[in-house]
Amino acid sequence: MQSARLVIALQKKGRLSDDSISLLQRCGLKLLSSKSSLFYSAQNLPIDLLLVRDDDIPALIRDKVCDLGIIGENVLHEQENPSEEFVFEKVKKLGFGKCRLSIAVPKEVDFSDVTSLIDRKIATSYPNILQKFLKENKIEARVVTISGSVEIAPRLKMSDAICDLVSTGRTLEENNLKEVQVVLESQAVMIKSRGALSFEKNKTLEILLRRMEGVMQAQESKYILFHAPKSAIPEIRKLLPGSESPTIISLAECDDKVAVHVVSREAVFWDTLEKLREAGASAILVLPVEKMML
Ligand code: PRT
Ligand code: ZN
Repeated sequence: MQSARLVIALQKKGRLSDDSISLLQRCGLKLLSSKSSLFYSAQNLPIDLLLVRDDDIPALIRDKVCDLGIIGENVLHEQENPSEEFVFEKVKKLGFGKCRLSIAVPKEVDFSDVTSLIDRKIATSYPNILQKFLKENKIEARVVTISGSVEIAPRLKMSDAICDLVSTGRTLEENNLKEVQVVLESQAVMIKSRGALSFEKNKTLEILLRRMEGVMQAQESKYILFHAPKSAIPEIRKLLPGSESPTIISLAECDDKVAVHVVSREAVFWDTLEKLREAGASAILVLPVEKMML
């Protein structure tokens, strides 16, 4: 009989590792803390984790070694084979590992639009995504596939342009390159195979997804408390960012003032607090929200 435990593949060592493990831990999974092993077993939910190289995750799901995986959309799209008719399904975007796959050229090169790439050589580790982009834009160009340090290709005269991942832009800057065209926006996603999971595994996945949603909502939310004159409440409500109906509580021995409690689903900036204060709010507290279930 097949195991009823849900197996999730994660990147063993790299940019997505810590955030993937931390998200699962915040969803309540009790894992052994050592990272040296290839395998984690959650002690309080039927979930096992397999730690591997990110590039191996799609194949492990395709071969049914794992049910789910967490990878960058860039890796997923590079490995997706259109003839296989969507083997993978994006179950959830996870909000970390954000970057973009972009075309960059040496700073001194004139670049007006994508037609500037016609007949040019572009070096990349993402030949499939790049070829698809060029085809969609009807650009004939040469794609040179290299596996690492793509940013040095123009200096070595291996290419006229590059197509690589960018997050802060520092690597491009250090190599005298400028970003001229975004090809793909990417973040970490949880993926699964299109086929249905067993009843038990599906139940575990539903629990996990609900908790992930709660963790992600809580991460962005703040609990705001303050005192305010009753008469200022209509104006104050307009100032509260992304919030639902506030709870208004009367204060002991104080007829004209109330306490206001509200959950904001957005970041709360200093200028919002200053505006609240100008509108009459005082004793303002902004607290992080740890968990949320709607
Ligand atoms: O060993 P394994 O194969 O598992 O790891 P890996 O080396 O393939 O991947 P890793 O850990 O470098 O990245 C994993 C995933 O993180 C990627 O597939 C992306 O989805 C995501 N990610 C987010 C990034 C970046 N940001 C990023 N900045 N991956 C790579 N980079 C590199 C980029 O290639 C370039 O060299 O960082 C450099 C640019 O960064 P900036 O900040 O200078 O612009
Ligand atoms: Zn990799």
